[in-house]
Amino acid sequence: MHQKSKQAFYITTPIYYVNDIPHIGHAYTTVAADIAARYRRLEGYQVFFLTGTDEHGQKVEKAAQERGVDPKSHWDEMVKRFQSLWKRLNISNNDFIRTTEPRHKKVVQKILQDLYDRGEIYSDNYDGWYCIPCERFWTEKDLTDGKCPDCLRSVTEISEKNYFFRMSNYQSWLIENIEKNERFILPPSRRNEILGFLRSPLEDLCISRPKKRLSWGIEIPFDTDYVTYVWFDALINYVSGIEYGSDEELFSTFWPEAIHLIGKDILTTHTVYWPTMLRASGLTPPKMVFAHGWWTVEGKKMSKSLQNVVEPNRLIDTYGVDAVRYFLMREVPFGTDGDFSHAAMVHRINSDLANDLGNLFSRTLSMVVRYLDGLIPTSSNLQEVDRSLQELSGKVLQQLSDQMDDLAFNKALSSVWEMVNATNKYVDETAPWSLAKEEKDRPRLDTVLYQALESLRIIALFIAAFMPSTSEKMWSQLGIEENLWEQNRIENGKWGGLKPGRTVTKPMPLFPRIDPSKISQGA
Ligand code: ME8
Repeated sequence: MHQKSKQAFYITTPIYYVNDIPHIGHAYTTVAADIAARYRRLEGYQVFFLTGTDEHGQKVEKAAQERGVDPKSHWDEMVKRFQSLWKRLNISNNDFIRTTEPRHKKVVQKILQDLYDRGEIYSDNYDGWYCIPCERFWTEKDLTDGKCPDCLRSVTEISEKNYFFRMSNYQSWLIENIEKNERFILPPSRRNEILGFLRSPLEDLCISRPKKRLSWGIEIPFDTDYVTYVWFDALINYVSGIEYGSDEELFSTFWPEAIHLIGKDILTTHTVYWPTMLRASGLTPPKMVFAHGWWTVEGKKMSKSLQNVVEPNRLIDTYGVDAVRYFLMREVPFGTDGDFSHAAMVHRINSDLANDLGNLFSRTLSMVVRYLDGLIPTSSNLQEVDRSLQELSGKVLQQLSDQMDDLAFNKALSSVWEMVNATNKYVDETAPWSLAKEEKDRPRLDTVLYQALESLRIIALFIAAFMPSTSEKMWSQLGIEENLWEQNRIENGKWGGLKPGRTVTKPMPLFPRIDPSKISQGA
């Protein structure tokens, strides 16, 4: 029988430059994408989650030159650092694309050749200013006091032949596309920023760099004296990563669903260059580009010179992977800037994780072990207090759908914590320890402990995408035999799924409390 195909979900992170070791900013986007991907898998979607590395361009070439090494072999080492961090962070990407891979080069060259053949790319002499760190051309009037308007560093005057993509032809199409799709660029402040930018005439995009200036790139197929501008090359990863031009089925399943998560620093490339490149190539724009904010560290911009770059591996060593994932998503709304501090991190762990969730879990399981020999009881004769816990759980199930559609991760977590807090209150109010004293109260004790356990099962399912290993621990200690990752958040998120008669185990602490005085600022 022909099975109805599942709904598809395609999510990407930026591909990170390999000239730098991964920091908290890279981890942030990648963890967010992972949560969205895991969440959709738990809703039964067919998911493709892509991340990778950006290995061409001047920044990368310069970094290799400074180290006196051949770029490719050096970057192999750096790529491993990203890949091993993603493993430690429990990132569930389906593929990892490197722009130095033949499968990517092939697609870049195919798109370039096709655009050239159809007159979408032309050659012209370029006279102007160039910012090496930003890899961008500027006209005289763009400059700020003679410096790059973006990074305020010195620019170099150049005059050379280059190739240009007729991006300006697509300005009115782009404006219309942004205006009619309210969710194409999110959050709305970023959409307004781009609409504002598009009020000035859009220029054509220089997409080549002469090899004499930069050799580390993908050769332009119709002029071998040139390599491809790094952004034109890098953006194409989003289609080469799903085998555009070679696996039609994979590509056509996922491309129309593409959601790009990016930092606010790379908004123009993703919402102006990329959709117009796609349009000119006869492809639809991505479904959504979501730009998140930036992290500062203890109130300061993160930078190598300030030596305050937050290294995710050290955070995991100190706090544990799930606490790091939780903090990043809970502390600030996705889309807004945030500040990382060890004090805030310790506070979140001690209050939300160790105190609220961890204590609830361990005290509930301990009571089931102590009073019921670990056996999951049945519930009967529900009272108002039981029903309101159940109703809250149903409400959170619904709320999560909208919140996760909007990538409002912090709201989703605070909804789940409403349940955590309500369950703590439920346990306090129903006081199972008093019910355990009298045999006549046994049916009520069974009901109360069943309700508390069932709430914890649903909480474990709801936080699975955010804190996968914590959920797995909760799941197995709750005595549930079904595979957590084969659950459906909606179906199995309904009240009553916990099977009586199975046995819970003696609880192991989920999150040890952290003594704030033991955490040094440099941790
Ligand atoms: O831009 N806070 O790569 P990149 C939050 N290769 N996020 C931050 C951050 C901070 N302080 N610092 C960096 C590139 N990021 C290109 C992308 S995509 C086709 C090519 C995150 O290594 C944020 O997601 O400089 C930003 O967009 C990304 O790191 C840039 O990483």
